[in-house]
Amino acid sequence: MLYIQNYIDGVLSEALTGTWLAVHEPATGNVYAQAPASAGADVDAAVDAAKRAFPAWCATEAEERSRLLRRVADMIEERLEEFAQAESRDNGKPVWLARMVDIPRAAKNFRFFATAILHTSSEAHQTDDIALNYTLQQPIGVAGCISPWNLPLYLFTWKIAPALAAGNCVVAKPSEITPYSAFLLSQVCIEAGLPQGVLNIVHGLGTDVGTAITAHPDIPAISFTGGTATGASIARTAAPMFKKLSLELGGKNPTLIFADCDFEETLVTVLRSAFSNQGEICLCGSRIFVERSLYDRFRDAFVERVRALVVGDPLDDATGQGALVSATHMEKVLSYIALAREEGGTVLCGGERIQLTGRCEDGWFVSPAVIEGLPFTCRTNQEEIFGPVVTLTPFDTEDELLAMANSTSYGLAASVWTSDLRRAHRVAAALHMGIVWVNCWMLRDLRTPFGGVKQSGVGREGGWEALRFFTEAKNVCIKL
Ligand code: TXE
Repeated sequence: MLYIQNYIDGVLSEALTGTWLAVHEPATGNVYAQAPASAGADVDAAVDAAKRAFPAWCATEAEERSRLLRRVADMIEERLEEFAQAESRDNGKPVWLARMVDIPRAAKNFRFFATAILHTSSEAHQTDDIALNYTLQQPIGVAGCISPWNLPLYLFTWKIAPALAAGNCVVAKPSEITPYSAFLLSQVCIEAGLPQGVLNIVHGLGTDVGTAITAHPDIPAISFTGGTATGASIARTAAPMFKKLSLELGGKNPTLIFADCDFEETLVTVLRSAFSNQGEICLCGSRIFVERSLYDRFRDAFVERVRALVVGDPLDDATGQGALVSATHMEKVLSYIALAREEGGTVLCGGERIQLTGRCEDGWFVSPAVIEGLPFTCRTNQEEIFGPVVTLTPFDTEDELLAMANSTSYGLAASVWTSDLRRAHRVAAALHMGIVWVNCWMLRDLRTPFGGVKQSGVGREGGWEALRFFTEAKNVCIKL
């Protein structure tokens, strides 16, 4: 049995409660590890450590902070296979996906912000010959970072890296469902020589550790990625404390396919957009709208490709789709497929629990589902399912399409498939989303603003946006 530990004040430790949380391997359904069931006292110890470390860390030259964070990135890459195996075992995703996407991106997150801080500039405003104003971007102190189970290390480091790079210390909480890669990160930070207390990782339940971080009076900023309901709960606590909030929440993303698209490229990429990471990415395209003249051809070709996706052991390179992250989540996804049928949908393929053989016979596997014939207003088309389930809907006019695409309470991401450039610009501008991809999906430049509108969140991550979130702007005005 693997015992995962907290990382507080530079050392690995058990929870002060002395109690543990079972950690499951989705592919087998078995408990393979124990994580600390930490609580408020552990968070207090982490915040105290971070406060002690902050004066020296924020005074550390950017070049040195950069060197240390690039060292962390290098060491993640040196241990890439170990991280990939851990991430796959914890989340259920295919190990090839963790190896190709999750872990390299975690290293990239550190390297990106480690180099960004070497190129920052700030503003100055001259008031005639009366005064000169200049803006200081100063670190906020101790940042709270809380992340989810779908892209564990990828999203965990997407918050931690800019916070540390900007000169803050961090108290971070990974999901209790996928704690393993955060534990490995703790080991890397110790080996890389990150000063004690600069980064503190506290494992535990959201209602114990997450709430303690959110409510702690000495944490002035919270960066959260997770469910919309949880985001609202965090906001209710943090708002009256006037904390800075970055909330990266759910999505119900539309894929808009016009008849003049590049058919094969669209088919291949939309398949990935629908089912990558078992559909457990907030950016996945779960509502697919196809221009009526292309609808039958696309539907038949798409269903054929979906049927060919191998649902299998995450350790097998041939696996296209691994296990869902938990039994609870699997039941949630299956309940939405039953709802789709009740709402009048036709399940064209998939949507069943898959019983594999061998070591995975008790794993949490669901075959990827494609559903047509539903109204765009039904619950299946309005609520986030966050699993391998997509709907197909034909459209006739651009106005009808935009009304359907913009009809949900979410507004995170969309992809648009057309060879008409003017239409691409027009439709992208009309979509109520934070991110629009045209003839691509999940093509990421880390300098770009990342986030959504409506119930998909508040604020933007990425690039200078992230560094601005983790600093406070101060205007200094000097009389000339
Ligand atoms: O997220 P939670 P879960 C969506 C998806 C999923 C739903 C719930 O629809 O089914 O959210 O997933 C911590 N105060 N997304 O349960 O509960 C928790 O311990 C402070 C979309 O994983 O939001 C974990 O570390 N923290 C999302 C983190 O918050 C709390 C990705 C996320 O957990 C807390 C994942 C509280 N009261 C799920 N309660 C995306 N946008 O990518 C929990 N936590």
